[in-house]
Amino acid sequence: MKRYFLPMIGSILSAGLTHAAVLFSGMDGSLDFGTSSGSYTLSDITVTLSANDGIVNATSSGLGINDSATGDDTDGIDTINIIESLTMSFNVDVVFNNLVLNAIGTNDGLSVSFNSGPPTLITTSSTTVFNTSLMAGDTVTFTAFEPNLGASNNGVRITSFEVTAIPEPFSAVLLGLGGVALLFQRRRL
Ligand SMILES: [Ca+2]
Ligand SMILES: [Ca+2]
Ligand SMILES: [Ca+2]
Repeated sequence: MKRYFLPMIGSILSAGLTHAAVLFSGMDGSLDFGTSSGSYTLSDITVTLSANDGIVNATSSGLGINDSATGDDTDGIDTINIIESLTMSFNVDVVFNNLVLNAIGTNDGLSVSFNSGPPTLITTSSTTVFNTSLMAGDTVTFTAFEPNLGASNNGVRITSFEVTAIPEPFSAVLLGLGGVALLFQRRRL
């Protein structure tokens, strides 16, 4: 029986430790809340988004904020009227793998900050790789800024972002041991 023991624990643990990357789309309407904050669940990961003004708004062009004043870039995160800021959090521990943006013109920029830490400043429409670990409830804040000071940022849109859930090793070990104990118990019967 012993020779089955280690491989079994190994397979139980690796099953618990491997999660697939989950891609949230800013363009498929799933994040189009139409309210100042809202949540959406995909593959057991719930993302919560909240806008500092107006509503979280996603169109086929991407995800952004429709602020409460007229003349806004309604699906962009911009500095028209106010400096828009979108805050994101997850219900489980995740690795924030990457972010894809579009509609970044010469006067546009988006800063990305984890738990109000030092911001990463993005000024090009491409994939930015982060691979940053977040605990459940930690925040990612996307804030519009003006790379050319005083020249209005007319909107940056989030095309997609990808996260991977971090399994809880302790739970996985307990589950694994529990399963093994059950097996031993059955064999004794
Ligand atoms: Ca806007
Ligand atoms: Ca605005
Ligand atoms: Ca723009």
